[in-house]
Parts: sequence; C-alpha cells; structure tokens
Amino acid sequence: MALFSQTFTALLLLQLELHLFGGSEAAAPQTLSCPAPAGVPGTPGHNGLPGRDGRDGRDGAAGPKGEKGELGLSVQGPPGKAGPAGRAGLVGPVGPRGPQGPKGDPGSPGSTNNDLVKSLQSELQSLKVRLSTMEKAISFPTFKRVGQKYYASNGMKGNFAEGLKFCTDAGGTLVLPRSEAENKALSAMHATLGSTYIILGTTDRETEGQFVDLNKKPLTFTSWKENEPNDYEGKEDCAGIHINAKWNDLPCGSAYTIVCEI
Ligand SMILES: [Ca+2]
Ligand SMILES: [Ca+2]
Repeated sequence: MALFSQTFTALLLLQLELHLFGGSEAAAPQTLSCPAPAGVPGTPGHNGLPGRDGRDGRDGAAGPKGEKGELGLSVQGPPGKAGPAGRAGLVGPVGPRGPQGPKGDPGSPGSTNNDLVKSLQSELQSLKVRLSTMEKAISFPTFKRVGQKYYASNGMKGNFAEGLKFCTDAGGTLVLPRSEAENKALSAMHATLGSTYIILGTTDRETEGQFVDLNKKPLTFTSWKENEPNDYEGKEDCAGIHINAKWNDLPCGSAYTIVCEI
C-alpha cells in the first residue's frame, strides 16, 4: 500500500511539472535536460498457483528376461475304470475220453413228486388223444359220441374195401358195435343218414362162417338177424346193420353207407 501511495505521488508530481513547463503556447519550445532519480525496486511478488497435472507418460521398454523357475511337483491322479470284457476265445479241441468211473450206489425209490409228474404226464397224454379223436369226429357232418368213441359219417356209400380205406384215412376204422348200447346207437344213425345198411368192420373171408374183426379177433358181440349169416349164394363174406338193428351177411363188393369208428 505504501508502494502504491509512493507511485501515485510520483505520477502527480510528474504531471504537474509537465503542465507548468508547457502552459504558454506563445513561448518557444525549450529543451530541458534534468535527469530523473532512479526508483526504488519493488518487493518480489507472491508465488503463483500450482500448474495442472501433465499427460500420462508412454509405456516403458520391456524389462530383461527372468531366470528359469524350479521344476514343479507332479501329482498322480486316481486309476481309470476297467475296460469292457474281451471276446470269448475259440472252443478248444475235444479232449480224450477219461477213464470209466466207479459204479454208483443203487438209486432210491421214486419220490412222491416223481409219481405225481408221471400221473400228470399220463393224464396229459390221454387228453391229447381224446382231443385228437374229437377233432377228427367233428370234421364229419354227422357224428355221435358212444362211450369213449365217436361214430362219424358224411353219408358216403362204398364197398367194404372203399369203406375201410376211407375210415383209415380219416384216422379211424370201419364201425363195429361191441355192445348192445353201441349197436343201438349205430342203428339210430339210419334215420339221420337215410340209409338201409351200414357196412360193419367184420368179415369171414378167411374161414367161412367165422366172422372176425379187423384185427382178426373173434367177435365178442353180434346181433345177427334170424337165419343169418347165411352166406347167400356163397358170396356173402361181409356184414351190415339194418335199420332194425339186426345184422346180415352181405356181398363185400356192393355199396353200403359208410360209418367210421373214431
Ligand atoms: Ca360168408
Ligand atoms: Ca346174408
């Protein structure tokens, strides 16, 4: 402040001198040479505010290569899973036959289970036979169950040889009643078949007058009509059952209704 005041005072004095020496326009210009005394040097100013931060510098050059590190420790992992089984090998050659072993002890009697199995097997076999028989019988348009047998016919007529072949091919044989009940059942089929004579599975070809069955066994049942068999004209070696359920010996070559016994 003191400096400012001194400077301002100096300026006022200088202006006053200029006015005093320049106030008459008519006066001739004069040259003044009065040297001014040197000013007193001012005190140094205060320090300014810090400047702003400069920009980031560039990356430095790569440093030198480091030294090689020490070897690390290896850690062993758990064992892997087992692989799939390999293919079966080839069958080897048959070895030589070994020596015969000692004789074994006699076996014990069969157990109850074995008896049961045998019984069931027997029953099964019986059922199979019966089923087979039934299947054969029902293949005929006319059939009748007689005891454990079936009498079956399709109404066809033929002589003894033809009837025998037909029934054998069908899985049976020519019919031959073995009892009064069977004889009655067979004669009843006349009504259904519209027949007069049904040829029977018996003949006396080998010994005249001695009728036998197809297995050449003597008959255990007969139902001959009165005065039969008469071997009429010596040509009657076969037999048939009439609608009245009575038997008559007849020529083997003639045609009669065929009924099979299955
Ligand atoms: Ca005869
Ligand atoms: Ca006769």
